[in-house]
Formats: sequence, structure tokens, C-alpha cells
Amino acid sequence: MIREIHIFKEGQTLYQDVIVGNKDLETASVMMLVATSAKKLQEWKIDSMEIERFRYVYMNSHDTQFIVTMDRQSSIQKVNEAMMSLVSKFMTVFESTLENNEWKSTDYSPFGTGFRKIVGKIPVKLCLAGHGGTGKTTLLELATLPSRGPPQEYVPTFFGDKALLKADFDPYIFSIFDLGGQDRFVQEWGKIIRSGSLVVIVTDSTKDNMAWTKRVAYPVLKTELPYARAIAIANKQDLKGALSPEEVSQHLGVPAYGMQANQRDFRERWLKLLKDLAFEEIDFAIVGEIVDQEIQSD
Ligand SMILES: Nc1nc2c(ncn2[C@@H]2O[C@H](COP(=O)(O)OP(=O)(O)OP(=O)(O)O)[C@@H](O)[C@H]2O)c(=O)[nH]1
Ligand SMILES: [Mg+2]
Repeated sequence: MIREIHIFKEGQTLYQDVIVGNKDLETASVMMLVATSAKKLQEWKIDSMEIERFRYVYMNSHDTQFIVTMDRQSSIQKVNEAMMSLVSKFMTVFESTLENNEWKSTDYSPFGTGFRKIVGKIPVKLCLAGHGGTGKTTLLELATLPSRGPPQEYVPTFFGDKALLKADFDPYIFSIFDLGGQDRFVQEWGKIIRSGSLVVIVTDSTKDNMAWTKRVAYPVLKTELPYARAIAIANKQDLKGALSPEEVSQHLGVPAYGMQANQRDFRERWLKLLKDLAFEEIDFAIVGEIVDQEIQSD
């Protein structure tokens, strides 16, 4: 997922667009550092550096530095391609401007639409992880097949499935990966979830299920997606004995949100959670930083 773009020339900001800001790092200092490296690059070469869960991809053209901030976990090839096309797009319009003195006073904002279009071409990869029968496919269909309504029967998913989701997430679209949660499929997760930015851990809000999640799902997620963002879904809140979202959060060490995935009425809530996770407007955890808590026995 591309989060920001900054374009500099001689220390002046020509253009910037921050779609999802960075609350963890001091952006001005990071940009100064990255721009210094970018200035040394040959024309049309791309390089990148990582800081915590962010990756800064940069390029230098016409003594102008282009810096794209992305989630460290997502696909660098796709962002490299995006960088190529956005710099060409920019140069198509502004190349001659950059070569004379007008560059200092030019309005570069018309570039914004083109930039956001390029961002929208890389689907944000989101993985639904959890044990068999917890409601992952139900959640996938709740989001992507609104007219049909969520499935009521349980048909285990083989290996995994995926679907695109376009909703009110502009400029982003999601590619949702629904993992097969039966034990025999978990060993395949590693291949399927690679370069996922977001993880939704689905539980049926029972203690047994949370024990399974921590024992079986956590090691795979932590190995493959340490820098991804995660929330948990405390699903099946309608069932008697379901643990509350607060209890699920506490057991899993990940902020959990209550859900009834087999009810159409929960679609709005589900889409809002996805949006808020992408834009970092709700509490979430970083997969590699999840602290396992012991399930207290009663
Ligand atoms: N009571 C109740 N049932 C639910 C809820 N959400 C889903 N279900 C049902 O639980 C079952 C779970 O099915 P799936 O969504 O296919 O489960 P899954 O997590 O995809 O399972 P695998 O594909 O095997 O990993 C279905 O029968 C759903 O209708 C809920 O909130 N409450
Ligand atoms: Mg399924």
C-alpha cells in the first residue's frame, strides 16, 4: 500500500500527498534523510530504505527527488513499477518547467489526480486468518457479495480464495485473501499471505479457538508478515457464551471488534472496520509486536 508521495527540488517541496500519515516517525527528518540519498542516485535508478514498518522508495530525475512511502510489508516490485509510471507522468507535463527558472513558482497540484490513480492500481492485500469455521468466508462474502447475503452453511475453504473489494476506500481497493483454516491448510498460508499489508484475525470468540489462534496461526503470521497491521474480529457475538470483544482483545493481544458475520446488517460495520484499518483510524497491532498473553483458566 502506497501511503505518501513527496517531491523535492533543491530542498523545496514541489508536491506532496499524504493519504495515510505516519504517526510513528518524524516525517520531516525522514524526508531529509531519504532525499539526501535520492540526490546521489543516477537518473531513472530506483532505490529504497526501510525504517520500522515503512519503506521509502526513491528516484532522482532532472535533479528532482521523488519519494514514495509504502508499507514495508507490501510488494516492492509493484511500487517500483508505480514509481516509474508516476515519474514519467510527472515529466510528461513538467519536464520543460523543471529545466528553467519557472519551476520555483509552478503549481504542481494537477499531478495529484494522476498520482492517486496510480495508487489505486495496486490493490491493498488483506488476509483473513483464523481456524476453520470461524467465519472468514462469511466475512469475505458479506463484503463482496452484498446482494446475495452472507452464507449460512459451512463449506470449508480449500487452500484459499480471493476477491477484489471496491467500496468507499478511495483511492484504495482491496484484494482480500480468505485462507483455508483447517489444520491441513495452515502450512500453505505462508505462500498465500506474502506481501500482505493488513491482517484480520477471525475468531469465534471461544477460549479454545483463541488458544488455537495463538498456537497455530501466530507463528505463521509472525514469520511471514511481521510488519503488517492487524485487528481481530470477535465473531459470533450472537452465540451464548461468546467472549466479549474486550476479552478477546485481552487474550489475543490484538484489538478486537465484535461481529455477527452471517447477518447482512453487519456489512456497514465490517466495511467501516476495513476502511479504518487501512487509514489507521482504529486501534490495531503490528503483527511482529503482538505479545502472547496466557489464557487464564477459570
Ligand atoms: N451464529 C453465527 N454463525 C456464524 C456467524 N458468522 C458465520 N457464521 C456461520 O459459521 C460458519 C462458518 O463458515 P465459514 O465462514 O465458511 O468459515 P471459515 O472461517 O471460512 O472456515 P474455513 O474455510 O474452513 O477456514 C457458517 O455456517 C456461517 O454461517 C455469526 O456471527 N454467528
Ligand atoms: Mg472459508
